[in-house]
This record gives sequence, structure tokens and C-alpha cells, in this order.
Amino acid sequence: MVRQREPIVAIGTPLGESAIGVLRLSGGGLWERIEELIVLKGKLKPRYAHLVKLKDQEGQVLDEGILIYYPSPKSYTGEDMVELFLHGNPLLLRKALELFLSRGVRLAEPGEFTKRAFLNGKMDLLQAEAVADLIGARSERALRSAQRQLQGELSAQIGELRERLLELLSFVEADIEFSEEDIPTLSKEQVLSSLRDLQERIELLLTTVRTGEFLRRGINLALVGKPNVGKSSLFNALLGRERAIVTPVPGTTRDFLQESLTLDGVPVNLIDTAGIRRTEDPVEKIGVEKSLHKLQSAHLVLFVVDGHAPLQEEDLRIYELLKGLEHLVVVNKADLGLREEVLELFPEAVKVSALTGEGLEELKEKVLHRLGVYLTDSPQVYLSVRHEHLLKKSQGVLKSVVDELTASEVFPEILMLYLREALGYLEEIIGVVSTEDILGSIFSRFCIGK
Ligand SMILES: Nc1nc2c(ncn2[C@@H]2O[C@H](COP(=O)(O)OP(=O)(O)OP(=O)(O)O)[C@@H](O)[C@H]2O)c(=O)[nH]1
Ligand SMILES: [Mg+2]
Repeated sequence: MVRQREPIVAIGTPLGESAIGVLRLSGGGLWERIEELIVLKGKLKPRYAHLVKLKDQEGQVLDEGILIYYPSPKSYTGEDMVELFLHGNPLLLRKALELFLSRGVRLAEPGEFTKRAFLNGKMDLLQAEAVADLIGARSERALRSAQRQLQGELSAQIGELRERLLELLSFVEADIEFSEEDIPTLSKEQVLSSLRDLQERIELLLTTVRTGEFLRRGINLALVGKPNVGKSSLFNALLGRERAIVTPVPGTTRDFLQESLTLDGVPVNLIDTAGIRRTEDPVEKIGVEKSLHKLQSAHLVLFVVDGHAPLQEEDLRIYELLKGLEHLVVVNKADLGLREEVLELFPEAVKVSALTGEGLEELKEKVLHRLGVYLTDSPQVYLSVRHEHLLKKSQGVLKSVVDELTASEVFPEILMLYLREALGYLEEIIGVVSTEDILGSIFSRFCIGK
């Protein structure tokens, strides 16, 4: 059943000069509130592009544009909605927004339109989350994955797990209720095999989490090393343009630089840092501290050494710092010839030349491989950390049941409780059950107007 909440409004397009700027409104009794501000020829028709004028309180025309009215329940939110397409001037759009606010329409919170769509059953929670992913997608692969989730693919996969669990539960419940009667029940082996099958399916879905998180947020990849080993040169080579300053002078990079690129469709935040060394130069010192700080937020550190020069204590000291972090050793300047001692010390290293581009493809592959990024050419949906958390809880409960069942007999009443708990976690993923807290944390990452 669709419920109409109080009317809200937001500007749905970014605030800058553009051909068109859109205001979105949604809520019960919306039209009555704003009617006086709109000059409309003829009668208001559902889903019809009306050419209208927007008037301010003094009756002055503020702008002319297109208005579309979507009466409940056939709208994005399920409520009465209006979309108003005006000229894309930020001042004008703010003025229009204020006009609606003065009519008692409230400013929407981030994600509030989509939240209402969810609450009105227009989409499940996984689809609502996909809307934010879609808007924030920074690569084609991320975009396609979000689109598939929006189309309900992940919902269907979780839904299937839910169906199976429900089916199992119905057998167990029947067993309890009609234990005296002659109805079909499942043998312990059948229950165990169903549970194991469910566990396997969950396991398979869980393998997509890491890749999913990288697709959503990007991989933080930091280039770290001694001065002059070629970090900035590698940074430029990976980006494919001369972004960072490169000179033969050690200590060229003073601050860290960050740029975006994609590796096989996965967004990457590539970070170039100041070469780490003991220095008295106050500016360089700050740069070095920043480099050390950046290490902590990196998913993977590329430790760069100059393979043509003798290794120095400085290199080894930095390498010590990286021990506890996910890292790859990159031996640079392969075009000049690499020293045996360097290769012996780092037998796993990727050999590259930032100058000629040699080894860069291998480096890119190794980065994805090391981070466990699992990409397929076939359509795929990827789980997020929220889903992972709940799936793991569900998985944990199923595991306890399997363990107990294997070890001894379990009363059907106890089995039922277990299965219900596991089911509850799956339902929380789709949003069959949800609390205000969960919804708050999900929708707060949206932009206003969506
Ligand atoms: N031959 C050769 N020279 C390179 C290569 N990579 C970098 N260089 C040279 O090494 C010098 C230092 O390169 P940068 O990229 O500035 O080194 P960096 O590690 O960023 O140095 P800092 O910013 O000072 O920490 C420059 O003269 C580069 O041209 C390479 O693969 N081959
Ligand atoms: Mg540099």
C-alpha cells in the first residue's frame, strides 16, 4: 500500500550553468500547495509535458519551463510527484526552490526520494542501494554492475537463497505441527544436504565482495619509495599523461598527488608521494610525513626501487615500513639494465621501465591479482560490505546447525529457531525487515534530489 508523506523538494541537477535544471517534488497534497505558483494552459494531465510559467509571490514570471505531473501511485516514489525543467541557472533554481519552500514544501534530505520509493515498495533495498552506486559509478564496469543490481539481479540471487531456506523451514515447521500425522518429512541427510548447498551458494556470493567494494569505491594505490627512483615517472606512465613533475633532482615531489584511472574497468585512485628520506628541508619534511600517512589508507602500496642503482639503506628502511602492509615491489629503470643484487633481494618484483613502458601491463595485472580482484566477462553482480556482514551472519548460523546436526540429533524446534535466524539476516539484506538506523546509514550516502 502506497503511503503519501509530507511534500519535499530538491534540485535534481548539479548547480552550475547548464541548458536545463530540474526540480523534483514529491508528497501528498503536493499540487494544491504549489498550484498558485504555476501558470498552466488548460487542465493538469498526468504524465504530460506541460509548457508552464513559474511565478514568484509578487506574480512576476521567474522562468518558463516544462512541468510533468505523476500522480500516485505511478511515480518514482509512489507518491504524487512533479518534475519541473527550468533553465540551468543556479540563482534561478535556488529562487525556485525557495518559492516551493515558502509554500510549506520541505527540503528533501539526501536519498529521500529513493527512500520513499523503497518504503512504498517501488524497489527493494538492494535496488535502492544500486541507485546510489549507479550515480557514483566511476567506470563502465561499475556502471554495468550497478545497473544489473538495479534491475534486480542481486535481489533475485538473495531471493533464491531465501526461498530455499523458507522451503526447508516449512518442512521443519510441518514436522513440529503435525508430528503425529503421516506427512512427508525430510530425513536428516536431506536437511544437511540442503544446508550445505545453501552454504556453498552463500560462499560463492561472498567471493564477489572485495571486487564489489573496489568497483564502488576504487582501489587506493600508492607509489612509495626513496627519492629519484621514478615514482612520478611511473605515476605519469600509468596515467598516460604528464601530470607529475619529473626531474633528475632527488626530492622533486613535495606533496602527494592523486589522480583517477581505471584498471580493467576498476576505478583506481593513484597516489604519487614525496620520496621518503631523512631531510632537513622543512617543506620536504612535511611531504615525507604525508607520504607515510598515505601509506595507511592505501589498499596496495607499490614500493618502487631504482634497479639500476645500488640499493641503499634508505630503500631497506622504507621496505621495513611496508612489511605489515599489502605491497608489491616494483624495480624501475629496466631500460638501463638491472643489478643482480636488487633482483636477488626482490625475486618477486615486477620489472618495469617508466621511460619505455616495458612491464607496465604486467604490473597492472599483478595489482588486480594481488588485491584478489575477480573479474569475469559474463554479467556479474557484486556484493557490498553491508551485504557481506549479513550474509556472513547467516552463514555462521547455518554452520552451527550443520555442526550440531552432524554431531547429534537436534530437536526440530531448535532447528526452526536457527533457520529463522538465518532467514532474518537474508531478509535484512533485501530490506524485508529493516530499521530506521539501517535505512539512515544507507540513504545518507545519496545526493540530494535522488
Ligand atoms: N632511464 C630511465 N630513467 C628513469 C626512469 N624512470 C624515471 N627515470 C628518471 O629518473 C629521474 C627521477 O624520476 P622521478 O620520476 O622524478 O622520480 P621520483 O621517484 O618521483 O623522485 P622524487 O619525486 O624526488 O621522490 C628522472 O630523471 C627520470 O627521467 C626509467 O624507467 N628509465
Ligand atoms: Mg616524484
